[in-house]
Amino acid sequence: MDGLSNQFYTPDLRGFIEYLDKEHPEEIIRITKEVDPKFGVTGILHRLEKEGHFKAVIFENVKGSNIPLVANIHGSFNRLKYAIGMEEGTEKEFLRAYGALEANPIEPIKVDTGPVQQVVKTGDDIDVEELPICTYHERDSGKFITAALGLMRDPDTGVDNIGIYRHQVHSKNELGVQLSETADGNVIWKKYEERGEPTPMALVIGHHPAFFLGSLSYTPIDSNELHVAGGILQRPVPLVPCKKIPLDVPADAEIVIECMIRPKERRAEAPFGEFPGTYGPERMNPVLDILAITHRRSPLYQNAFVGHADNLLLSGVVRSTAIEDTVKIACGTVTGVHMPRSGRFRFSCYIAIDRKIEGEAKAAAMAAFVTDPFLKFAIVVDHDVDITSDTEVMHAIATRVRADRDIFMVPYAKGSPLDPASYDPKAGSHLVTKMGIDATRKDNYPAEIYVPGNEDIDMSEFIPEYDKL
Ligand SMILES: Cc1cc2nc3c(=O)[nH]c(=O)nc-3n(C[C@H](O)[C@H](O)[C@H](O)COP(=O)(O)O)c2cc1C
Ligand SMILES: [Mn+2]
Repeated sequence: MDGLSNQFYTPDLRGFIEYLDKEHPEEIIRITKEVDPKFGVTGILHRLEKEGHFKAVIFENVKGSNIPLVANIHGSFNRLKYAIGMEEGTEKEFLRAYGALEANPIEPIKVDTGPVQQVVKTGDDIDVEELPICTYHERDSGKFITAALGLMRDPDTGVDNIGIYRHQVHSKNELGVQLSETADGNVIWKKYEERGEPTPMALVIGHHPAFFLGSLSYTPIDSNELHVAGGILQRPVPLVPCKKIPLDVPADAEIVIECMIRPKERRAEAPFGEFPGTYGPERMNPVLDILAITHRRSPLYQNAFVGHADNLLLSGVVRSTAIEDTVKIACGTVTGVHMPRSGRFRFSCYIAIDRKIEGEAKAAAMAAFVTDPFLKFAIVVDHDVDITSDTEVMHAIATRVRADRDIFMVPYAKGSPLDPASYDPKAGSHLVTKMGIDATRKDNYPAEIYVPGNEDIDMSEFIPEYDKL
């Protein structure tokens, strides 16, 4: 890559917005009229998406709050490209560029002060409800923070870990959290809980989309996502010590909520409209005490519309780089991996291979399952099939699969607890059945039909109006 096209802007949320305003004003809309945080914000976002508009939206006047709300930043591929400094390119080129940055992490630097601590609120001054926190869908049990990057430190290794885990607001200084069984964050929280200790957790709100991409990269538990985020941002992330908890947070964020998860305590949280497009059930989830809220002088609050483009693209598509790396170890003839939108960028994966021997397609499918617990369908096709086309992949399944030999299942395996087809969706079970499909042409596959010379015919010689047909 030729360096960041947005390098003249600050590597934070407001810098990215300034960049969009100046270089791609068609990507952003501002709404100045007052909007209700309960169904009003999501009503507008839903209508925009339904009518084919995937712009970032700034709600400047959310009822009950003085803080503007930034939504849908990650809702289009173009903006993900711009985030890593690509002005042009296909989805595949974006993923290749993203993968190269992901493979070159950059260590953060420690700083003493930062904009995110221009205002510090502790004790009685804490009121999380000052933020424009939304109620999203009809049956949601309350208001949810949906784009806080939850930072925790592994107590065994000291390695920092980040993911988005949504939080129901219980009171002005208490939150819930959904730490799904698919997340490293779940493993780390349980380590503290088993020792009977509270878990320090910092909620980082509002940052550059490159920082989000890196933070949500699909990397092993012992790799530090702050380093990956530095790689995607193409510069070190400055970290400042928290005021009340033993963690360091990005100095360029807009808002940080410093929390401790109470050990052994649970409170009912959800239902909540989830990424598969269905409600996740009520669950007994941990409770967080807020010990401090720090923010910039005029902060921006950022959310994500779960179940919609913003949430689906973010942390969905980038999973294919990790899957491709593992699948290539299992099967050297892999030519591409694609997470289709039809699988909500999570559940299905199409893998193309230049098949040389029988059986290697199944090795590739098994490797994909090993990498990503969200995956339920791993479909392997020949390299001449366009894996970005659902139709072409379905055609390969329809014509090249002998179900008794080419399909295998892994019943009762770890998947997403929000999967509407899990064994007990009502209880939020994370147990699902996975299916691998070898849809490659097998030995003795009949020759495919072909008309010799058709490519060389000058059609206008025979049909003068051919261009206009
Ligand atoms: C908008 C958004 C909301 C998400 N909400 C949750 C959630 O509530 N719980 C969860 O476990 N994962 C959630 N995820 C997925 C995780 O953030 C993602 O899998 C992440 O990579 C987990 O990081 P970890 O494995 O390092 O913990 C969400 C992702 C996005 C983009
Ligand atoms: Mn992790």
